[in-house]
Amino acid sequence: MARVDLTVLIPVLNERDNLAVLLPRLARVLGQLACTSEVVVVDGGSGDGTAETAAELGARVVVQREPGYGGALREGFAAAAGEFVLTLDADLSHDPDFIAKLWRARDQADIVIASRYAKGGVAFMPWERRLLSGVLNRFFAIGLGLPVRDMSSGFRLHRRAALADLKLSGRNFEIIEEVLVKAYAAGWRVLELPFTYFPRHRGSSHARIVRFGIDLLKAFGRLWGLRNSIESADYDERAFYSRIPLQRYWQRERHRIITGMARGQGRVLDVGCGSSIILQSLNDAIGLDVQLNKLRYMRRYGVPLVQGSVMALPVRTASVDCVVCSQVIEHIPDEPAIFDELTRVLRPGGLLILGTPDYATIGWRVIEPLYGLAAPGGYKDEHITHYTFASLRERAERHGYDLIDSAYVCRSELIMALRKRATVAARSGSGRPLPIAAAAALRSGDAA
Ligand SMILES: Nc1nc2c(ncn2[C@@H]2O[C@H](COP(=O)(O)OP(=O)(O)OP(=O)(O)O)[C@@H](O)[C@H]2O)c(=O)[nH]1
Ligand SMILES: [Mg+2]
Repeated sequence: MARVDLTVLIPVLNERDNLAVLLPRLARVLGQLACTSEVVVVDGGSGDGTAETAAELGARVVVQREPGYGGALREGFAAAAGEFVLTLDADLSHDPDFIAKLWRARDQADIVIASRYAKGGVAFMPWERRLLSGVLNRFFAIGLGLPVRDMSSGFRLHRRAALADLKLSGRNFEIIEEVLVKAYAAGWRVLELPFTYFPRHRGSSHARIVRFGIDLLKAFGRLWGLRNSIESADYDERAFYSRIPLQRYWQRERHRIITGMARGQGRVLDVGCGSSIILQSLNDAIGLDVQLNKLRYMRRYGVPLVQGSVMALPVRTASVDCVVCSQVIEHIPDEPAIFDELTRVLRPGGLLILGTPDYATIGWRVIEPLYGLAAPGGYKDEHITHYTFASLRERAERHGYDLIDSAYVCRSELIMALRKRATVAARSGSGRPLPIAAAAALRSGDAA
């Protein structure tokens, strides 16, 4: 089958007269884009000849099995062949000429929204609908921590890869918010282009305001759980900007200590970078994480990124000056491979900055159970290896490090700065011991 660049997906229910105007206009617009395209009309069982009109005008018609706009979108996504999938309403509220603008912006993001509420956007609609739509959008944006002004716009261009694993469940219009929130949580980039919305051209509305409100609130509850779990790609970044004073302070203290220790150390490898602002703050750093969604999210900071595990780092032996490994080792079993790998990639004389809760502190012993209660989806349940200052120091020294500095976040999360001895060869690498003079020269660059 020939490659399709763009699928235009139109959910329809009794929209014959509108389609008769829309589809010829759409064909003209698509003809002007330098791409291959298809038009898929998903019919929810119209009784007015909508499907026949769509087929006559050259669209591929998919007859929807599940009811509702949500079912239409899900089946449409499954049927779409294009690398990009554009959704729009059939009622001419969504001007097809705007598609060219969306298409031109396709490389700037993974989902591009025709946005009524971005600066420059306009919504011509009855005031009470405008008010309701505005309130719901702000509620979603603030409650779910998404920097998006128009989450309920059904006029969007999606990269199909961004839709692939979303596991959508919305039955009605709430699926529009669901797609956006889940894609954002999977680390995909979202962009809004200002757009002017007009009321429907012909026919009657399918929106049932009360029903829509209830569906939307239920969806909010489900999505809230996702947004506040570590599954969300931007979990660490959100914590840095948290409205909860302790969480915000904690993140910022960790950030201050680690960036202070790593500053001026040369090339840094941040192992288990997540979506932490630390990676952004280190100006010569490579981010490494096992989770693809976090790396996807971090693309916005323009930092080199690599997927990999701390057990087998995809990094050359003795190739970095500094390794940051914060909030990682408590999440994985206590295996010698961890220290061996961190040590292997670090050059002799390089700096290892290791952070983990200190289970010997009263602070952490009190805070962890409280944190577990306050944030059931958070990190607490995932802490499987418990270190203390003494146990970590002993391990580091055994692997050829000298402790040169240490600090605590709230007297409970320990951060150690460990200098790899210049005379000790990497355990599993090929590094030979450096002569003393060379080691001293390397040390003279220390910022600690
Ligand atoms: N396949 C399918 N399409 C639907 C269904 N409900 C609505 N649609 C289509 O989805 C698009 C948006 O629906 P609209 O009725 O315009 O909803 P709205 O824009 O919120 O409200 P108005 O513009 O005021 O009517 C239109 O193209 C409808 O034909 C459905 O159950 N199945
Ligand atoms: Mg409409």
